[in-house]
Amino acid sequence: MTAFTYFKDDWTPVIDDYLAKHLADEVDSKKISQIMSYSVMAGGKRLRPLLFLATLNALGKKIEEPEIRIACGIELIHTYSLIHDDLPAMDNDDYRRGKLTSHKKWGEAEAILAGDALLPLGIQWIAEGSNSADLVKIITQAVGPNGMVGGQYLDIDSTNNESVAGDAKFINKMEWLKTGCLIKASVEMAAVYAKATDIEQVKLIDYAKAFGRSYQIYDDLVDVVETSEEAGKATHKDKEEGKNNTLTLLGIDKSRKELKDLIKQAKNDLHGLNGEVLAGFLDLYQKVL
Ligand code: GRG
Repeated sequence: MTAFTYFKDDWTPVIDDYLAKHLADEVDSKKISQIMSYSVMAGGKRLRPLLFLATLNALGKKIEEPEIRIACGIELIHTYSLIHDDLPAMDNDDYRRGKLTSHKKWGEAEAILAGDALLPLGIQWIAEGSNSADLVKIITQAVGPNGMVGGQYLDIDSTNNESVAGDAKFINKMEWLKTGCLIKASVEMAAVYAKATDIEQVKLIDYAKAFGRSYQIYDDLVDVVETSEEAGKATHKDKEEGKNNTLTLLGIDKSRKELKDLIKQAKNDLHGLNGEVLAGFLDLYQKVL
């Protein structure tokens, strides 16, 4: 399992144990529980729950069981999005997190249902952990039609559409909705939950926005860097597949430059906060710079 080792209070094993135990205990059907767990426990980086916990840490909030339940709820929702993104009707991918995708392993109907089950269970855990309608509102807005689903729609609608290939505004919007909104929500939920001051909230949300954009660019770059290392040359898989993203828009060098600028900006946003752990997440990008 890939751990965020640069998160010095490494909560990854706590998150993993909680997810495994509670999916087993709280889902009545052993079969559905198994299908959900297969994807949830497949070795994700736990970035979004760790961001939630790191933000609480920056605000001096103690991390106990309710906070872990909220963090894990975010991961369930993220995993739902990956399962559905991989379906034949969407990206049609065979592998995810180094294993067969859910529909390849269990069947398409089963994968759809596993995703359908993870989304409300994630919201339930956030509601129960936080007892806060505000947090439920933040997460549901972030993953709904004006957030992740909206971004995914723009993505599938624009694949192979050459007229948007050079449209930076469109691509920024699509990537923001698809990836940035959930990352921002993970930080914002922690800020609201820990009752951050207005100034702290603004700084944290600015950090999260820069982080959200940087993560999408990193994710696209990592594919190119890893593929080029394997093949000994730079291949541009996204372009070949008709995808439109910052990498296909700017190319590798300018994407790297944009990523460096975003890192600077995100670090700047943390000034005046106890943001050492949050700044540490940006170290992840070193391998593509
Ligand atoms: C199906 C409604 C719906 C949305 C799908 C998440 C998503 C939206 C699409 C996945 C495609 C993609 C590459 C999106 C960018 C976001 C991203 C980098 C997802 C992968 O997240 P990581 O790197 O994955 O945190 P792990 O496996 O570590 O959790």
